[in-house]
Amino acid sequence: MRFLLLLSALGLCWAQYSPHTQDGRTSMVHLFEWRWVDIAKECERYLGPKGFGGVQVSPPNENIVVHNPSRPWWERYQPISYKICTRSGNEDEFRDMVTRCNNVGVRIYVDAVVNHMCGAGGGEGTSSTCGSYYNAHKEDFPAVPYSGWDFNDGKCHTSNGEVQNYNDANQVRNCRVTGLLDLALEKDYVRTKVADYLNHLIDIGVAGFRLDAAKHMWPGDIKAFLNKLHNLNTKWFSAGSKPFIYQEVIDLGGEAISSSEYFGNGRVTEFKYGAKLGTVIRKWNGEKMAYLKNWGEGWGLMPSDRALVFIDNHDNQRGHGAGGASILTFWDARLYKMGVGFMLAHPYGFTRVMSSYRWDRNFQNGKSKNSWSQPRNEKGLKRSSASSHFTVLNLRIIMSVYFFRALSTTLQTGLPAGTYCDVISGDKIDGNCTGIKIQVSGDGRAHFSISNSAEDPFIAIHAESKL
Ligand code: QV4
Ligand code: CA
Repeated sequence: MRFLLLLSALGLCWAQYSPHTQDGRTSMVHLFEWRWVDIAKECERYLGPKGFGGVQVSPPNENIVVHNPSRPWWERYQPISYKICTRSGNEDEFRDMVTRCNNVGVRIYVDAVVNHMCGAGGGEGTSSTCGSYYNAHKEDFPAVPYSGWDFNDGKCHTSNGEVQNYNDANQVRNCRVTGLLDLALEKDYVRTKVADYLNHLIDIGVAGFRLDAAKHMWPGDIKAFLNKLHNLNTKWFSAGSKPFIYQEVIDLGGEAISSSEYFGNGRVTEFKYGAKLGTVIRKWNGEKMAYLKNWGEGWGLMPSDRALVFIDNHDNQRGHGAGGASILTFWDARLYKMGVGFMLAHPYGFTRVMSSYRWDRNFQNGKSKNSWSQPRNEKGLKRSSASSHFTVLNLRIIMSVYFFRALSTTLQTGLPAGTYCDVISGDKIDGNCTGIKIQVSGDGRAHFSISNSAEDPFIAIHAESKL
């Protein structure tokens, strides 16, 4: 008992690195800007049956309503209160979504915007998604409540109160990122308000949180409000389960702040993943797919069990945030699918697939863009490759097609003899392949032919796609 007392006395707690997905479910999908009623249906109709582990949802808390430009996606990153009340739906709809998704084995992860409230230029009034009054100029948010005392102003010493130099760790944490009113998270009052918001969501049944702008919060302040969190709802999670935490820290090297400062709280977004893989698949700087044999920590990425990985995210697919020109998005559809296919087949990190909307280049909201067939099927790949050693085979297939030459060759698959369904061109349904069949012979070798004009320029087979 004394040992336990010591731990609690020291304020230590076991941070949570596991996403609490059901067995064999190894990936989440970001349903950016989707409504709660639609996510609930998608869980039951598709994501549950197809083995997705969970969904990252857009911030569910009340945000400012921006009129110029009209209702941009980014208004949801300007909180007005912690009421579950946004364009995606109200609290009842949110509760129904969490219940229905959990009931089919799909977890809900919430994008938690707790570093700040709305922009300093947000004005005052009730232009908010739940009609709550606020006054940005006075830093007055009565629906929480937060007042001027709860913001960092006195601790920021830049000319305009904003983050100006990312090589100064103090201003990155204590000043306003893009002019957003910066909360004083060293105050127990503010930590408690944040924890109350997150606990409300935990009690509803969510499995964890993306901590938005984590780089702009001190790791110790994050730890302090995480220590106030409840364990997950035992209706769907085993007793003592802690919320899964993944922190948005953009660290491409060369700044004062590094991802490792946040490992004590939970996982961290690994932005180097998409940036480096994009460079390889685009064949920039003399990079080759064959070099991916030691992909992961061998490429300077963070430890696999601390990494949350993705090809693109809601920011860099639309020119916001970081990652650079090498980031693959649906604008480069064929290369993008190769990147997503590789990511889902490789055992490194916990993977997140992007679903989104587009109108124009800075696309706002409209029709969902990404097709579902590959990510759905590639998830089986990850499961099998996670268990077996990742073979160079998949790399060689992708590389050859990548050089825009047709591929026709015999390769060692490392798989038992039999007929396998290619999970990119189709499915294994009722003991048959709807797409390409691959015959693996007794010595494990198989012949592969891929046209260099194929819309999906790669083949993927795995242990579970065997007839
Ligand atoms: C403007 C001026 C400011 C001025 C302010 C006055 O630029 O100088 O002080 O008005 O109000 C929007 C506008 C931005 C505006 C700001 C505040 O684009 O011009 O400032 O609102 O009014 C998203 C968008 C931002 C958007 C923000 C809030 O990307 O453009 O800003 O939402 O609506 C860094 C961080 C990283 C961050 C990334 C974008 O380290 O954490 O920048 N990524 C996360 C989210 C991202 C979100 C935020 C953080 C903020 O992924 O989507 O920014 O919550 O790398
Ligand atoms: Ca801050």
